[in-house]
Parts: sequence; C-alpha cells; structure tokens
Amino acid sequence: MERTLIIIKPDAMERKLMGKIISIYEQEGFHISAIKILKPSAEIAKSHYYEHKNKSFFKALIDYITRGEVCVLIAEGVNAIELVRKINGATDPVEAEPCSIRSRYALSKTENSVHSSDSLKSAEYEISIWFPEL
Ligand code: FUP
Repeated sequence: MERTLIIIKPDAMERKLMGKIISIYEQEGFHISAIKILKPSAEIAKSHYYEHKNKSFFKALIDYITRGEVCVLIAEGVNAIELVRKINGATDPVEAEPCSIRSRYALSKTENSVHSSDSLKSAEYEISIWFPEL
C-alpha cells in the first residue's frame, strides 16, 4: 500500500468543491487516512514548494496557497502516487486530460485546484511537514 499527500487548494475551497473532490478519490477506491483544514503559513508553504524557490512564479504561488484555507489529506492505495496524479491531470488545465479534476475545476496553471505528491520521497517529505504529529 502506498501513501500520497493531497492538497485541495484555495481556489477549490473558495468555490465549495472540497466534498466533490474528496468523493472522486473515494470513488476511485482510495482510503483517506488523515485529513485537516488549515490556512497555511508562509513558512509551511515555502517548505512544501522549496523545489520552486528560484522560479519566477514562486512568490505568486506562495501568495496564492496562503490566501485561504486548504484541505490536506493522506490517501492510501495501490500505486496511489501515480494514480492520484492521473486523476488530478496535468498542471495546466488547458493540457489536463478530459474528466481529470484539473480539467474540470482548475482556473489556471497556478490556481489549479489540487496538489499531489510526485514521488515516494516527496510523499514522505510532504506528509512529514503537513502531518508532523503522525
Ligand atoms: P504539479 O506537480 O502538477 O503540481 O506541478 P509542478 O510541481 O510543476 O508545479 C507546482 C505548482 O507550481 C503548480 F501546482 C502550480 C505552480 N506553477 C505555476 O504557478 N506556474 C508554472 O508555470 C508552473 C507551476
């Protein structure tokens, strides 16, 4: 069984899409083993996105992810990391596969509704920063 860290981002939370999006992961058979809602601090947002710290979009990304509440969850299942990324779709909603969450709900490349870990290593790192109590 594999674990991945999912974030339902502010643009989706603001439009009351949290329940709908969680249902999609549940319908695909994933087990949600931890969940919380919080308004991220700049510190946790920067830790989460440290790989992008030198990118031109970094400040806009941090401003966006810290502007309101997010829902952070751990989903467990066979091949969870790869499959959840498939369900989410490509980063840019214009390129996201039809029926993916981003193609249905994302507003732009930055306001793209959901995040999920891209490797085993990033999943364990992201779980440790968002769920330090686990
Ligand atoms: P993903 O793994 O699909 O979330 O995408 P990346 O790791 O490439 O990017 C992380 C986040 O940076 C994206 F969710 C949105 C943001 N981003 C931008 O705002 N602009 C860009 O040009 C690329 C990424």
